[in-house]
Amino acid sequence: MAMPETEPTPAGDDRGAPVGRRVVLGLLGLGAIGVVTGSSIQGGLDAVLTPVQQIDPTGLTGLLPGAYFRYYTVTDGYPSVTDSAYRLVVDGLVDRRLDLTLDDLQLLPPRELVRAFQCVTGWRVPGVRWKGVLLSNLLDQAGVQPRAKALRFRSFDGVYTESLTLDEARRDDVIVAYSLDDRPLSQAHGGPVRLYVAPMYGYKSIKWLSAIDVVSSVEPGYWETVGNYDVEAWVGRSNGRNDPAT
Ligand SMILES: Nc1nc2c(c(=O)[nH]1)N[C@H]1C(S)=C(S)[C@@H](COP(=O)(O)O)O[C@H]1N2
Ligand SMILES: [Mo]
Repeated sequence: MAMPETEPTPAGDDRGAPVGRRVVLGLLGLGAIGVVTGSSIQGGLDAVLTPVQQIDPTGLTGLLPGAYFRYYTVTDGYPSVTDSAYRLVVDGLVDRRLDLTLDDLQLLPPRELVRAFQCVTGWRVPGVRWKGVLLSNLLDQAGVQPRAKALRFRSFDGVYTESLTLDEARRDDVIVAYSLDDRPLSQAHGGPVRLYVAPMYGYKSIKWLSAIDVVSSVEPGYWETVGNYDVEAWVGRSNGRNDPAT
């Protein structure tokens, strides 16, 4: 399968927040380019944004086009699974393999986080409300063995992967999320369940989460391999960017 080498241009947004005239014009311009030249221009988004960022000392316009999510997928569409068929498997170097339903997850103590969501290509959505279960809670239930050092995450899109060290995974701002802005996580956003790693760029937050393997060392994920992104994806201190913290 041919894989894109950069994150794609916008596929959509779901925030009705008012946007300034420059932003609207910018979006129209990018859209028009996309229509004329087709998908080969996809890598051009960064090229368009980067010069703006460089001439604006506040860095703020570098975050154009603003308060919109873009729905990303590296496969041909959005994979689909019903809430009742959904399963999250936690396996590998654990004492007990977990096979969790959506109900199982929703019966555990919820953890809510309100944070900016930031993609490493420059778009940022402020004040997003996430709800889910602490990843550390699931790890405690499974019982992590002493040799374990890292986690490998898999998606039911069959292609995307991600990783975290065990220490990162145990942070209190890393959750297995099933709700966004007080609604069930939509299919486009990776529903019914995705990972949400608040302190890191969006690519860590794998959508359509299907399995968590507890392993002995970090294995770089999809964009870290295909796009050469940093494995340690801290917002503001990775990938050569200097964005405001989430
Ligand atoms: N399975 C999967 N997860 C993914 C991606 C993807 O393409 N496939 N894109 C990542 C990137 S680069 C970002 S910025 C966010 C975007 O989340 P959204 O599509 O909900 O806006 O998802 C991350 N998780
Ligand atoms: Mo991203």
